[in-house]
Amino acid sequence: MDQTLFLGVPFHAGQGHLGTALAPAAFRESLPAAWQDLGDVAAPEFHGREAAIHHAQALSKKITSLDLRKKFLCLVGGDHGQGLGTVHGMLHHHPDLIVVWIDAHADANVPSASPTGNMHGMPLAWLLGAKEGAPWWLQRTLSPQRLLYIGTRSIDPYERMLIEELDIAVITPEEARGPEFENILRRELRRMDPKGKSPVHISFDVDALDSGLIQSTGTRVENGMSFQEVEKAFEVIAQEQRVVSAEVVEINPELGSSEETQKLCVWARDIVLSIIPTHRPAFTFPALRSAFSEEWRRSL
Ligand SMILES: [Mn+2]
Repeated sequence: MDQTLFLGVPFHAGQGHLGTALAPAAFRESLPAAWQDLGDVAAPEFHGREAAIHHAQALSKKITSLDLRKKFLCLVGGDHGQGLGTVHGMLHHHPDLIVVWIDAHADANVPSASPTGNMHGMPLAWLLGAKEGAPWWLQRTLSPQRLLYIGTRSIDPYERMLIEELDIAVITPEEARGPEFENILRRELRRMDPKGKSPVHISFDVDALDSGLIQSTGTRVENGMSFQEVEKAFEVIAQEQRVVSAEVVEINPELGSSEETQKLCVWARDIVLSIIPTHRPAFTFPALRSAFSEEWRRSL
């Protein structure tokens, strides 16, 4: 990759907290100087599910318009409803895209099945082809065989049915804690892409982390992943050297202290930095990680 592009997505219409829209600005405080900042995809001035879908459309259009050849795209949200626009936009560039969704939730409800009605719990249902409530502008779908969940533990009945019927892979937090995590993850990546050629997008919802670790996110769930387990997931995926984009979502600076938000943003920046394919071998990762994030992680 010759360059990293940064896109802020002040997306909040997918759930009830306005604060997620503040995360791109918080993240920019520690933006690497070498990254090209493309600014924000502005939010519409109305609220609710239609606003979220409208914002996702604008994001998809923005991504579609970019020249991404030899470029890595980093997006910071925003709530996870933006994933609808991100994945739809990335599928324009890479029809064979693999999506790794690191998240406490499955985000695959349709409106009538959703316990909350919040759009940030729906993007994957529509991307996988569910018709109910789907945006009119959706042109591309994601094959269920090209989706992998990691850290997912809050799964509603409709989502459970979808995951089982479509045979979508889920690596649970228990598996992420276990000694076989690396092997399981490698096996799933290989199963999705036997030839090892497909580009990968990582969609990281910080609520994949255990509820006891951070305050600054809106829908915390217990029995989640540790910082180290998330880093391990990124490290193993990065070894494939085919990650083309990553997004970090659901950081809400209004719910945690400013110090925690800052540390979380720096940590998120470092794990994204660690996965950007370079011409160097993948084993540079541990050095990079220790240089940037050990100290922050210890103090979190
Ligand atoms: Mn999510």
